[in-house]
Amino acid sequence: MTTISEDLFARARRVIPGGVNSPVRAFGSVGATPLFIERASGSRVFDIDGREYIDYVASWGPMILGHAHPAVVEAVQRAAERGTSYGAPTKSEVELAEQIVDAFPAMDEVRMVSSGTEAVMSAVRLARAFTGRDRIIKFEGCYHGHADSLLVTAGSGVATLGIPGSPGVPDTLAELTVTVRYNDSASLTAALDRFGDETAAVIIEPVAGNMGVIPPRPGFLEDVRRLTSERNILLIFDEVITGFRLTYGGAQTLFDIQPDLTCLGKIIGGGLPVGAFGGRREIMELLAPQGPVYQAGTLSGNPLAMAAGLAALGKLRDNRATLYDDLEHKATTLCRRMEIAIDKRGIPAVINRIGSMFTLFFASGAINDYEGAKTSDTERFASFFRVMLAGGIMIPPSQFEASFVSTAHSDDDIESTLVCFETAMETAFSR
Ligand code: HOZ
Repeated sequence: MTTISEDLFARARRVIPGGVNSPVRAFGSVGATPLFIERASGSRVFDIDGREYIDYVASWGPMILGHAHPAVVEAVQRAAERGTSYGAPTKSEVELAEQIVDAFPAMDEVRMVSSGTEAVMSAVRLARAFTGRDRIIKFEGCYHGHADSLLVTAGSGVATLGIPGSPGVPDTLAELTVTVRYNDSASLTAALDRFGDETAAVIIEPVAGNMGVIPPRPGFLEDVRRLTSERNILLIFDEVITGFRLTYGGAQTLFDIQPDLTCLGKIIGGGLPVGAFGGRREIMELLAPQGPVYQAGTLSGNPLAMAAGLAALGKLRDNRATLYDDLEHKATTLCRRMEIAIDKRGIPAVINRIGSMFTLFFASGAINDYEGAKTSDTERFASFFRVMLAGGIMIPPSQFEASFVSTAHSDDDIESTLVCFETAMETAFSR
């Protein structure tokens, strides 16, 4: 008998390309059918067939407080009662911008958009306008959304599907994107020696989250900052995943590095469709209507998203003295216990973790870059994934993604996850 999810997926495939509205949801690389989700609450998601899962996807990161946090739900309900979109300024946009600028010392000004992709696309345009140069440098395996210039050797769904670039991106544009190795300062230096005079910006996920989690080596981000400053190249931090997650103020606060521009995403909308980019005033003031660089959007600063963002970030701000330690404690407990199980079995698997984000790679040795991540046994991952899912544990359906712990995960959730983990590892390594 087919499940409701399977029926819906069959219907979806007739009217939606691939049956999904974002490729990473398709479960193709893990040999399963996507679950259609009916609702979510706290640490749990519930599918349309009535099954319950402990969720580590967290809508790909933003649910730091868990799903449907009462403060966020109430804020959205109240905002909706006042109208869902005006196409005109609101007080909530000012308040959220103030809170973001306050949290990120490198940002003097911030512009709201509707997604992380839009934030990055706009930041790159701004960097090109500010410097008068066209090239950008990105790191292999880092994913910055699906804007044309950034789909080169990208992570996330692009890595999962094994697509090196994307048809539809003109060669003349792709050629302006130079890729270098993450965690390899020499690789960046070599690219800058060759292209430095033509380069507008270096863009980086300060902690990579889209080739699986890969933290920066000590000194790497410092090198990136120094090398870009020396050549008057803008440094763009893509903190769509790390902003407000690693700590209040993001990776740049944790590592004490000041980028020139920062991109934020779904986290600042408490999971609603939002993005933002911000940075030094002299750069940001090039934006229309102040300056000549055009960027716009009817739904930018949407009142529902601003209300949700204010509620979510307000909780993070007010509880930051303990909240990030709590997240760290939960994630450490989970990952250490998984590592003990891995060591006991002597199997080729390694966990990369920083704060509340982690990836279990089915590979041996340290994973420090995209080349390393790609040595993972994705079939083994797929088998592991399917047993976890059958056991009621939802992790991202790809080896090249991050799992996230939220404040809503309980000790019992972690224990249940570990029980299922043992069975899933048993299955993955039984062949
Ligand atoms: N950045 C997310 C994946 N790591 C995007 C999710 C999506 O593409 O749907």
